[in-house]
Amino acid sequence: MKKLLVIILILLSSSISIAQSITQPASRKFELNVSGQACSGFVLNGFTSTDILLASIGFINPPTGTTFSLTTTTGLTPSSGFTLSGNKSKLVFTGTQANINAALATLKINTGTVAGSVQVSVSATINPTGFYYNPINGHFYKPIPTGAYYTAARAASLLTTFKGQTGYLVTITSADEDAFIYANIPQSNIWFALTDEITEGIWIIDAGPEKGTIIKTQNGQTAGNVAGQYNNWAANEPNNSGNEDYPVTKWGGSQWNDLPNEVTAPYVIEYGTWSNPDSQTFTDFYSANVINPIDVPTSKVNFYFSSNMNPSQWSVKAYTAGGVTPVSTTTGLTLGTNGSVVNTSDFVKSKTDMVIYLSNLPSTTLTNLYWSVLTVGDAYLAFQELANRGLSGTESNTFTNGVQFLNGDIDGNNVFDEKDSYRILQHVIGSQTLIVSTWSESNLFRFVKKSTFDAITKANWKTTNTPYSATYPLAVDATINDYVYDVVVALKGDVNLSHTIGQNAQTTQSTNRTMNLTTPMEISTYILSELVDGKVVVSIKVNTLGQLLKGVQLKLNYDSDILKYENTEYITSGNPINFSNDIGNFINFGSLIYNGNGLLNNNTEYKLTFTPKETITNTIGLTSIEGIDAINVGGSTLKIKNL
Ligand SMILES: [Ca+2]
Ligand SMILES: [Ca+2]
Ligand SMILES: [Ca+2]
Ligand SMILES: [Ca+2]
Repeated sequence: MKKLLVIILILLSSSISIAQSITQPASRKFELNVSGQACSGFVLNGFTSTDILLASIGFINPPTGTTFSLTTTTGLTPSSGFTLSGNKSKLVFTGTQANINAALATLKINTGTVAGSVQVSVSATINPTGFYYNPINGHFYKPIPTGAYYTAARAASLLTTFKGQTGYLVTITSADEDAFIYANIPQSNIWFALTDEITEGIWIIDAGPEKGTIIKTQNGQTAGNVAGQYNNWAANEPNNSGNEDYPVTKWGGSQWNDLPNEVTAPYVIEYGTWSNPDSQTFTDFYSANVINPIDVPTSKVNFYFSSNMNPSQWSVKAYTAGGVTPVSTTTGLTLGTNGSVVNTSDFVKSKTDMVIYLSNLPSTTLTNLYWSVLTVGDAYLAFQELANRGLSGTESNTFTNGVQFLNGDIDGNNVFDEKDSYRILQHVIGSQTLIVSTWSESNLFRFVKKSTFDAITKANWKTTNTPYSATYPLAVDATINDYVYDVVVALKGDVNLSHTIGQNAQTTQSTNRTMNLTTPMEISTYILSELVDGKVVVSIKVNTLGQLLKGVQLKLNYDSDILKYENTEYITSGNPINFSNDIGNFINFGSLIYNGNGLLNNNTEYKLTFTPKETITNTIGLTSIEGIDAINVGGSTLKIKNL
């Protein structure tokens, strides 16, 4: 029973005593020349609620112009020489743990124009009554109002300890320290450690860390004052009047006089041997610090374009959200390799409402781009997906991931159905453009945070909330240094992901389709152009190279200054939809079998006829062929070789 009681008592006592400490925030980067940047996160722990604590906040080696301020100072009392309000680089005060923590939570950093790093240091200790803390050197001072002879005061001081430090008769080695004594120690005519008892007129500090230092070699107010040492004698002192070998401060004012040992005077005991308060080694004195860089924040935006897109065609600007004024003074930031942008001046933390705006391409450029984005492969896959939904009509087989649904939902109603597929088809064959009513980036592009993009599945694509937009909002995170934005550009209608990167890909497309290793995944085309009865006839033949070909799409560039397009003659099998669209200086043409069992075979041929606008004698250099897309029965994209 007794044993049990002991255990209970141990448990009780260990649960009651909480270790005293200060926790510090993680390092964060501060922006140059910005006021009021949050520096919260310092927290005092473990002191009892009624303890009056002495606390300090200070910078170590701050870049010029760096200050801090506290918004809340309720219940705090500033130490001598400090005010709670305003911007400062050091503050010492007293208060309870709760009041100090409330203040620390509102700590704000103000930076100037000088970069560097600042160490923010917070310290706290229980502040016993009767002790005075000098934040300049980090020493404590205890006045002894009871009068004593100098030599007795000097000896008695050495017998005391405070927070693990042996005391010594106070030494006054700077104007700051003298002023601190003057302001804080209530008594007057206070003994301090200095004597010329060995050699008359040679004044030597005889206690503390400065013991043995000669500060003056001759009596008289300034005579023999040693350069670099602090002296503060009253007029005509020291004068050794009747053999005076020991000094007092606060003598008839703020200055010093030499007096004989046999005067009973109050004195002060000093604790601490360091000159930097941050070097203190007091016991039960707690401190914590964090080093924060102050710099121009660098943010990087990586736009993940597909390898079939050319990032150098695009540029971005930083705008204020909803605004038309670019934050940047530059005319636009050119996208680098893989579409990355680095900016050190636009992406600043104070501008949390910024967006990145993908620069406008001319609408004709966008339109032309879409003749290669939406192709026979997209239309074929879209209809395959509809056809392969199984008995219940909901089992997706052709689309392998949610991004294909996201891109395929042309009308944006969160359902992928026949309407969407037909819109893609109608775009490809060119009878109508039903993809967008107006050609603009805002109608065609989605900017999707890459982590979101990679997590899009068949199950959640409807709820990803990734609207079409030409802008990407930059929610600049002030706690992250050198923030990187990874943004995927997804394109409307691109269900075969020819122009949208694959999920979890870095910069190149991954199609995740079955490869037939024995048959090369390619077809070839052969072009012949000739003058027939004054007209230019361009004949393109397709060799399927053994592929079960369902669709082919080609592009014939022509010199529109010399040639006028007339028509296309199709020689095709398998009952395809054949199409030719004159875009102005190229013809987008091909065939697609999106339903039924037919196949395009090696007899597939297109004859495009042009009328010359001037007399020509040959067709050299007037036309050229490009393969846009080809797809086989399995939905695999085929490479097109031109012979
Ligand atoms: Ca001193
Ligand atoms: Ca003397
Ligand atoms: Ca004197
Ligand atoms: Ca596509």
